[in-house]
Amino acid sequence: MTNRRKFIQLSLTSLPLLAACQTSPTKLGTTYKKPVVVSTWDSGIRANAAAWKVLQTGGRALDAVEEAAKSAEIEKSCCVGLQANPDRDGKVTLDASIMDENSNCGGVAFLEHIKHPISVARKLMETTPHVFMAGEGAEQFAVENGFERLPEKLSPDAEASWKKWLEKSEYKPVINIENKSPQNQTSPNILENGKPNHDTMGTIALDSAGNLSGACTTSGMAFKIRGRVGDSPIIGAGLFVDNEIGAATSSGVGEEVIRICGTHLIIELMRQGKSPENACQEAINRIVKRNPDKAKSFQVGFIAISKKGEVGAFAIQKEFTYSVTNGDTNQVFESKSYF
Ligand code: SD4
Repeated sequence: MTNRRKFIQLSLTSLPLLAACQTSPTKLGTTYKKPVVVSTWDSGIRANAAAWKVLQTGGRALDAVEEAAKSAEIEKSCCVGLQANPDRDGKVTLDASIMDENSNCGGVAFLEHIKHPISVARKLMETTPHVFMAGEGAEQFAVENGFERLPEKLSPDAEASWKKWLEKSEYKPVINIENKSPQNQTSPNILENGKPNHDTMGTIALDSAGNLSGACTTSGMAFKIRGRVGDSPIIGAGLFVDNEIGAATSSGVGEEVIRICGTHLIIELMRQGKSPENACQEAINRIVKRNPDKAKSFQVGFIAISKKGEVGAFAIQKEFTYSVTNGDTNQVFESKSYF
């Protein structure tokens, strides 16, 4: 652990299920004893708690990451799921993807009215020969498979933010820069209630059998143009798992992640011997190098885990956080960053 890395030790007493396992510190550097789960952002600690219930009893990483995503999709204080910010037309459209240890994968994009897009992605993965569905067809698939179609209704927070945004209707999508500098305070993506705009929960896990899986769920970019889809539902962009090497996921401006096939790139760099942190750093470098000036004004953050349980992260801007949970650890870390 370098001393640049600041971490927030959360109270283990608030997590009895972890406190029970808190016996020997087995973390070596950034390598964690399996099972272990890692999620984007501070709110990832709560997604991790849902995943941990599966992992601590010897469950499968795939089930754990789905539970993590599902918990985010219904969490009121998290900008994921149907309570998240809408597009510029006032409609919430959701993207999600999931991938298991056998390279099975599923993604859904531009999905409306469905509470758990991640489970639709899993259903697609497990019951069809396909890997990606979008829009009305994805919704129809969900309903045909027993998912309830919920009526359109913005959460009070989302409605207030959208109405505020409509006053200027400034199409200036800036994602995930949470430092409260005067410049960023005016971002349309800092919510009215001061809540940072964390629109994505990415979770990667290594289970006790040594298998990796990942899930990523998002409402995308707040007040986006209708139909816009980011990196999160795209395998190889917002999420990638290779059970021989590792797993990676992302948060931030999806367009930039798609341009470099971010998470696939990270896994390939790890295959060539880079650590998860160095692989994430190299992916960030590629984004910044393409346009160093533009990169000053947006955020992308990656997290990755290796087959051995080594965890790493890197972001463009400061204040990209990620949460790590295993039998000994339940912590939020701030990743290193380019700027
Ligand atoms: C997207 N990557 O749709 C997502 C947005 C995000 O936190 O990560 N928000 O581009």
